[in-house]
Amino acid sequence: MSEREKDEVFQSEIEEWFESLDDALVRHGPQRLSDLLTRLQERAFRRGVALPFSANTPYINTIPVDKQPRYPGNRDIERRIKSLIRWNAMAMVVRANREDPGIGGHISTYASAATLFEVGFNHFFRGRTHDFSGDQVYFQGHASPGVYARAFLEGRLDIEHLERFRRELRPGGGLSSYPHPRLMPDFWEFPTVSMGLAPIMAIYQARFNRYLEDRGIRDTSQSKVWCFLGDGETDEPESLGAITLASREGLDNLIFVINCNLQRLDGPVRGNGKIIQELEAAFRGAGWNVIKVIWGGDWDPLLAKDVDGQLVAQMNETVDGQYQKYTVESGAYTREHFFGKSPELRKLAEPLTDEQIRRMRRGGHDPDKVYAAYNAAIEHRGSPTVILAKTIKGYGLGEHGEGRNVTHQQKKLNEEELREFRTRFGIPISDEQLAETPFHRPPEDSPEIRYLKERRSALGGYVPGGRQPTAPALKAPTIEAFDEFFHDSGGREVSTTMAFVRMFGRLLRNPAIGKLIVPIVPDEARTFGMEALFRQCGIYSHVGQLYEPVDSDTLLYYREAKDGQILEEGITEAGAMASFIAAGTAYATHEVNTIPFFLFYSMFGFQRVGDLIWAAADSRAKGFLLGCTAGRTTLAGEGLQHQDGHSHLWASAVPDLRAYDPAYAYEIAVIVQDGIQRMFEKQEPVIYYITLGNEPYAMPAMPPNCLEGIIRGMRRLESRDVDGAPGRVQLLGSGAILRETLRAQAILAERYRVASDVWSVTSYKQLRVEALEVEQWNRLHPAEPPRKSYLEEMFEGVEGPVIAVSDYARLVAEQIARWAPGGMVALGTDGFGRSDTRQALRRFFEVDAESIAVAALKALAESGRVDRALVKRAIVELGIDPEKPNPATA
Ligand SMILES: Cc1ncc(C[n+]2csc(CCOP(=O)(O)OP(=O)(O)O)c2C)c(N)n1
Ligand SMILES: [Mg+2]
Repeated sequence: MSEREKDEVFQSEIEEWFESLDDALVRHGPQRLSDLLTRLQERAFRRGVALPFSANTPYINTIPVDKQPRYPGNRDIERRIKSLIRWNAMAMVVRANREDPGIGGHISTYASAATLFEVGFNHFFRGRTHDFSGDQVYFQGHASPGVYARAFLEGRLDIEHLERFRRELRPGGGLSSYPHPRLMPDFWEFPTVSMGLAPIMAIYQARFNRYLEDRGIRDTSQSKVWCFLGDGETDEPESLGAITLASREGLDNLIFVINCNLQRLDGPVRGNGKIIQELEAAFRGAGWNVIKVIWGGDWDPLLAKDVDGQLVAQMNETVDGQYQKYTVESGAYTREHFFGKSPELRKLAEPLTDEQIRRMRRGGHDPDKVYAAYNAAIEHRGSPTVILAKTIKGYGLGEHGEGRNVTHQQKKLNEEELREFRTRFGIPISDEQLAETPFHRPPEDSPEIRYLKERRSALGGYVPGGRQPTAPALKAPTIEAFDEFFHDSGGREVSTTMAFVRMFGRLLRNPAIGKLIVPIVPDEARTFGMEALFRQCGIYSHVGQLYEPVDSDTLLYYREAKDGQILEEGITEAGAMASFIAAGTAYATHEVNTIPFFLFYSMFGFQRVGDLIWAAADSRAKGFLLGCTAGRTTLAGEGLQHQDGHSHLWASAVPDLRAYDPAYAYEIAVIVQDGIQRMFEKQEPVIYYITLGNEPYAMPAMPPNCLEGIIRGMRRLESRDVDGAPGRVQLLGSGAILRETLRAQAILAERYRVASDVWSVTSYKQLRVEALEVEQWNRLHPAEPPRKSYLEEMFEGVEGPVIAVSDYARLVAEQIARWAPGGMVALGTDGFGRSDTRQALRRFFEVDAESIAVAALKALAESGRVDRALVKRAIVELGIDPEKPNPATA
């Protein structure tokens, strides 16, 4: 047989297979046909045929035209509503920048997302009602003007609000640049603008919804989590970093909508490739249901005529940079370059005028296509869905905005552009009014406003629904409930971590709040001695435990359960932090005051996921962050990348976060009790950060009257007088280093006849925050009797100098330096950690008792109270090398 004949035979073979396939589809349906193809593939594979791997489908819509449902809304009214929102969103930014050049804002992102949002608002996003949490919707942050503009039509915001966009400090308040529930708790729910955080937060929100359901705490089965993000945003590791969790957990309550306008800030996302195809492969590979919405309805007739697949081939081959070029070019250009590839393609485009070609829409601007995708997404079961919607950045902004590389930052439109915009979207504003760019809202009884309100009311109310507490306040356990920790440990040596974990076990059994606690840990439970909780509470798993654990015959076996309480997240501090946010905001999202306790390796907390902690604070999340194995010299042996000596610096920078570095079990108990009370009884939206160490030592009993001091940040612990002492020093200690100050106190008294007071400082941050607040009041009320801060009260009549020592960088203690009587010398652990023993490390960083004693003597010598020779003698006697390296730079 000649090659030609062979080809012909093969061709007829193909025809036969096609016929069989069509027949099988008719007789057995799509599911069986899909099974059949899988079986065929397997068979081919076993016969040694290597099938090329592709996670991609062709560059066309996933949902074929004949599977598209009928659009249920009034397209005409919806378009008018959307046009008004487009106009008002644009006007808000343009006017803000006209008044205050440089105030910023974005027009082009919402312009590309308008249809994606509006189809959701009119048909999908459900509002929160008393017994239904509604949907949780994460809006692309830079599209916020569109969300405000809609709220304006809804009557939730008025013209004054819009005029105060990005002017939050104007009298009466203004509108935040982006979604910030911290600043607008009556409006926003989810902060999204730090790119990449919304997607990971949304994934864990969806998982947390399941968790509440599986534990019988709240019925969340009807809620969906929608996350809108940009295509450029998917480059952030957090955006895609947790997508396998979503599919592994079968989160069909989660829908991502990626606004693929092919551009980010500087230029194309993938000029030389195709972002939609790249994302399709990543999400399909991860097990998501992927729905591509690439082409608008105008393309359907062409695709129907494309029997030999030339059009699809051309669509597949064209790269994004070129698609962007078609956006900014004329129809004639597209005819020439896109359809000009072959005579067949040219013929396809023949019936169309250049103008028709230019106006052929992309899928993300076609409500029919978007509706079909959303509808398929909410009906899909078994896995999360991602909708990849192709749009145009700056859609409708005319020649100078649409699809241009500079469009992201466009904040102004000249009169000509305004006129074009007005005309294109049919906004009832006259030429004379254009210069003023007025906001427009049709009358209350207009069809548009009535329709929009009717739709929202049918969907359960307005979205976003704000971040106010919907859950009733809890009753915190009283301080007496912690009594066990107020006694000494009977000489038994325990670390603060061990003490905390024991306390935590008790709290979990508390009949009133135990069930509401959400323990979160990223694969370090054993490090912190928490394995007993595996058995006690169980590790949450939606599917329970499908295997017999290897340690099932032991008491503390690894128990996974559908109603398990612990979120054992695996090695992802970011994921664990996202869980913390979901649990810490359930008081508003789900009418339930869940109490998250997130235990992590302190070095991998603020430093690793600081931006998520910031987002937690923006979200008004409440809960406990526990930095375990903390302290640069308290965590021995682990070295540079593990020893945390600066998380309290990060913590100082986060507003509404109370940071504590306790030394004793009873201090922790007081702080935890106060935290539960403040956050869940008084409902203050703050976060507690507590560092815990792993150095074992005997825990003392709680002295009387020290609750206030522990909570507000400091209290005097031990005073030591010496007859005829030449001077007195104040020794401030925290965490495990408090014990070094006590030892230094003894050295100073016994060897150098110096008197001293030792103070336990639990929170430099609290002391400073309060002192500054009082200082501000005094500055602004110069004629009134000055107020005193707690810190000033503590230091009143106290004789300095002050030596402040912690296991953290000196700046932590120096936060209160200017209030220290007689000046402050701070000792701390500036510099990289080292692998060595605690003792060696403390000498190296000069935070051991001997170094503290020398620092105290030197400070006294400075004020002439002891002789310099005494300091020199002490250096020798205490064995300190005067030529030792500087740990901060060594
Ligand atoms: C973590 C982070 N890095 C950078 C930015 C600044 N930024 C804001 S929008 C943007 C481009 C967004 O592009 P894309 O995600 O594609 O959204 P689009 O506006 O195109 O819809 C950048 C870089 C940010 N907000 N967050
Ligand atoms: Mg983009």
